[in-house]
Amino acid sequence: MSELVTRRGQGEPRVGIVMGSDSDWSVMSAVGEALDELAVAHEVGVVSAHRMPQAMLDYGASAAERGLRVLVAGAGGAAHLPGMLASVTSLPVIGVPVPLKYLDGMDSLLSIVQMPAGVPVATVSVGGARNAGLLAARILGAADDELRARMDTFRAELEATARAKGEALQR
Ligand code: RP5
Repeated sequence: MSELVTRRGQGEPRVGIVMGSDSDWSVMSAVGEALDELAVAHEVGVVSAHRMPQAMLDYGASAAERGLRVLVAGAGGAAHLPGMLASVTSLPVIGVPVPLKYLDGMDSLLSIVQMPAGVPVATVSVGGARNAGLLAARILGAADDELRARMDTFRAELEATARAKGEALQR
């Protein structure tokens, strides 16, 4: 599996970021950027549900034993990658609908969000890769006090920025 992915950050990857094609990278790179900001080691790779189905199933089935704790999967169009990964792992899977040229990403969104009962995928908004990274960090932070503290700082900075923008409007 490791030949499919590149490791990023310090230590063993805890989040696996995968996408159906390298053409998804312009959207999906924001997942890793969010995790970098919160110092969460991760791995990144192309794992296509349709073009390399066996490798995709092997990646999902081996993810937990390789030390990963959350998967973030992005795909566009007939976006089956997040759901198929969720069907072969008990790890939490976050799906990112990648918008393509047609249909404004509605095809990607509906492909990912309409999962059958029993096989959940936490779906973010169309193109919502940054939130997918932040959600992965929150999931890990539930059992990691240091990471949760970094998330607390992140939220405090978010509030300070929003307040500063509001104050600027009042001047
Ligand atoms: C999906 O098909 C990929 O996730 C990508 O969003 C879309 C198009 O892939 P390419 O034809 O650009 O490789 O499986």
